[in-house]
Amino acid sequence: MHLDMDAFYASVEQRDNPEYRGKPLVVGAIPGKRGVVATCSYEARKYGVRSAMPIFQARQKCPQGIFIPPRMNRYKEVSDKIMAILREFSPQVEVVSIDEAYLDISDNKRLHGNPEEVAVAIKKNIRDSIQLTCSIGVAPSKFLAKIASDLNKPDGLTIIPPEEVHHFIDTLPIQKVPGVGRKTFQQLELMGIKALGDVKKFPQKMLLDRLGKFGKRLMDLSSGLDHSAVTPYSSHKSVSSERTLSEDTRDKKLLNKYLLKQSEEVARQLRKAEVKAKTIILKLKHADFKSVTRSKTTAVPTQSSKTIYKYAAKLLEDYSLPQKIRLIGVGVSGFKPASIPVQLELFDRVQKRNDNWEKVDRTLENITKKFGRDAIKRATLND
Ligand code: DCP
Ligand code: MG
Repeated sequence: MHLDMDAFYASVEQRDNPEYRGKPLVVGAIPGKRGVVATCSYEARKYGVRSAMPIFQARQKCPQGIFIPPRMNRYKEVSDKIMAILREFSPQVEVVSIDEAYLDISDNKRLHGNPEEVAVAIKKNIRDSIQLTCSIGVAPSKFLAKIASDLNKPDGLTIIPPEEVHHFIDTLPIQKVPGVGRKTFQQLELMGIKALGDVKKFPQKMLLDRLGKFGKRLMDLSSGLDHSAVTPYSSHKSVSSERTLSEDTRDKKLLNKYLLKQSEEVARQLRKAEVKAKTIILKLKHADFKSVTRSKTTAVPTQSSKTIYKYAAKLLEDYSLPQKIRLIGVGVSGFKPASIPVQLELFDRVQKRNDNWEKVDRTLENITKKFGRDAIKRATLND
């Protein structure tokens, strides 16, 4: 399922200020500055006002419009409430932007009924408790759900059942596919591709030559292939911890100490987000400000500070340190939901050891939460 709020900032403003209701409202004007439209109410859209349009142009198109500056804190507050409602329906909620999220609802038939019933219940819940409308798309894959949510805006609900997927793809205008911008659209048009289904008529090599990686993606999508999972992790695609040192150094022992601390911080953030990471990244900035990164992808996604540290330290060990270092950091990327068991490794001893260390991490975190940061530390950080 993909959910997207309708005219989000503008709807919040119309809800909070009854005098704006039913009127063309444009959010984005910052007094005294030339800005662009963040969004506008559906009443203003009738005049051709659109997101990202310069304000002066919006004023030309819609002189009777009400122009107001955005209140980001307010929208964030409302967004948090919406996402909390979604989490009541499924633990698998991937927040993509302030007004948009994917939900995996394949497992909640028992609790909330079939997909249509779930969608109707979510819309009702958001309307009753937040007084806002949203549009929902339900489909067997994320990419189709996203397209579906946009088809009947505002207050829409579009369901693409599995048996209709192929027909839907065959007739879907290619410019509706996420990632097809104006330039790609022109290129595809020249090839005679109007609908996503048309992509299937072209040989793989030709698509790859003309569109590179995106050609492959389009090919997959045109045959309904999209295995991307709903990842319950919001906003960032990576998590990191870094620090500029008080003095430039080449002392690997000292650098390792920072790495351990940073690995703990990164692991903490992963636990908070309920994800594990596959790639560990070491970041270094040299005395002359030149940055380098080194990374390693693990076979098994991890949340363990010890594993993250082990990889980061190895990356540092293998690095020649041509200069003194002024900044060091650890990052991770390639997230997987923490709740998905790693089947192959289930009985593997290494995995067991990692799990145990993840338990240690959680225990340490609970102790420091209760008794303060200095209550307990790893032995190797004490000297
Ligand atoms: N936004 C922005 N600048 C843009 C696009 C969007 O600041 N160029 C902000 C304002 C929107 C919010 O993000 O309210 C959500 O973006 P959407 O694309 O979902 O647009 P809306 O929710 O406003 O309208 P729609 O009903 O088309 O989803
Ligand atoms: Mg929206």
